[in-house]
Amino acid sequence: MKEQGTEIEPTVRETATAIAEMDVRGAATIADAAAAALAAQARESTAETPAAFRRQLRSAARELYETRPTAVSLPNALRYVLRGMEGSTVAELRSATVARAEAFRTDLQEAQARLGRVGSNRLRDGDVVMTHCHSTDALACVETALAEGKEIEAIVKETRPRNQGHITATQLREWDVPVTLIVDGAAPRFLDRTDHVLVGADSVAADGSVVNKIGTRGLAIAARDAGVPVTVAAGTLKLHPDTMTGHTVEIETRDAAEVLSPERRTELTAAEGDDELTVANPAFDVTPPRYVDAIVTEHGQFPPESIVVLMRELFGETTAEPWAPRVDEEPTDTTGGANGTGAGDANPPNPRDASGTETGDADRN
Ligand code: RI2
Repeated sequence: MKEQGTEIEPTVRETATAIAEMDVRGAATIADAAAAALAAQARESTAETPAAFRRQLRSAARELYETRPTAVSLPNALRYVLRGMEGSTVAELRSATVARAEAFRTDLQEAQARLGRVGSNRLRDGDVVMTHCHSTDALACVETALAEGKEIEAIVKETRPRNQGHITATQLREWDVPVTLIVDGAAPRFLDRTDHVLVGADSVAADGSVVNKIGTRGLAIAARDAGVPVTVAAGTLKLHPDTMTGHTVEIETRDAAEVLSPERRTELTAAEGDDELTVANPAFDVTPPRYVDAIVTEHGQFPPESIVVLMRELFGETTAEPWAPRVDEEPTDTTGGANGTGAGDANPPNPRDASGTETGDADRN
């Protein structure tokens, strides 16, 4: 059933729920799913006018955007697809939007393969990598290294609270990589037999700060102390355009039950409804650039302090909410929907061609 008024297709709502509940997760995977959902919206839309079609696509984008706040790949993907919503009839708009979404998804895959080749150059035969959480960009580097005949071993942090390190362990074992799974607190002990810390990113700020799964910052500091290089594998889709103008990155806080189940809470506290035991569950942290040795993208590897050069090259002058109408777009009707207010349009942050301005800083959390 479509919701009255917004006419958002069920596929979009299903995708939004899957992202919010982390059935679909990982910055690149979220971007891919969001692009696919916009394509579905375009295909299934029953809009009778171009204005109604555009309004529906923007409403769908907003629905998807509001699921999780930290991974910039999501708004970057939405903005890219909406930027391709061109045409003067519904049929033209539909086919242009679907084609744009499909191109985005293909480019994303190709970009990750290129990134893997860049990252693999940092790995030598016999290296031991330590991973945190589950990152398809980081794993692309390992996959390429294996394809090139290098033997790689992995020390995999389980990554509380959701134990997403288990996903990494499963993937690495499928590739026949020897895996040692450790609890997060054991990482410093294992750094003395680690050649590289290899992690992904949800967002990269213009100053080279890396926003990634909670625990990355502590790992990077411990790695610096142990003299182990830290590599961040992050396609350009993870570059956060707003940080170029000083905006911070919002850190998602997730449900306390991920850390402490209601049943266990009751066991821990004598009093019924004791609210003096507080659980804090920030999902991400910010690693300052001084603890990062290289950011690996599909365009090459960069010292974190120079990532702003790439951002300036890739991004345009301004950014806007993904659903903001483009400045050159004909006015749409103003009734309902999620029309933006005509703010400036960002160039599309796509792995192949993206969009930018001045340095900013990520939230230090
Ligand atoms: P790829 C994940 O976030 C992890 O923090 C991971 O490092 C990052 O996305 C990037 O993943 P979450 O969605 O894009 O699990 O490299 O909270 O796959």
